[in-house]
Amino acid sequence: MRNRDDMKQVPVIIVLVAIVAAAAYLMLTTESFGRARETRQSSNVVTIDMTTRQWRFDVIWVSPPGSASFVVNPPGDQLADPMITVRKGDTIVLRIKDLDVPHGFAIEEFGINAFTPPGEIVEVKFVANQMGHFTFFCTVFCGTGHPNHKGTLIVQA
Ligand SMILES: [Cu+2]
Repeated sequence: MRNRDDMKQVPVIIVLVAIVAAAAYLMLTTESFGRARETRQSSNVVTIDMTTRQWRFDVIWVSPPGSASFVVNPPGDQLADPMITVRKGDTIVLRIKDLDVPHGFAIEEFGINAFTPPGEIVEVKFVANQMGHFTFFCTVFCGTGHPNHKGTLIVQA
């Protein structure tokens, strides 16, 4: 009698496990949860979400908040150099989303040279182990504004 009752509960348990697994999967894969998780990381890993397009780079999000500072171009202003300031010693993870045509992303002093295909997010990771002003720039000829497709990374103490 007791065994029969136990067997009846098996399908219910399977359904409950499936629901918990589905909820866990959704939480782990949603962007908002990903950001919340990053803010709990140690402060020396800095994630910078940025976009690239004709003909500018824009910083969208820094995580943890305040771990890097940035100056945003005025909308429509394609000539101003965006500036990103990080602290020496921090590990910088740049997540660069290409919004239009093929571009590239390079910082010579840090040995970075990445291709950014349209519609994709390319991740670039490096340690900001030298102080100074460094130019980041597009490496793919992407139209008449290509020479202005650049910005400045500032690494300070
Ligand atoms: Cu470009």
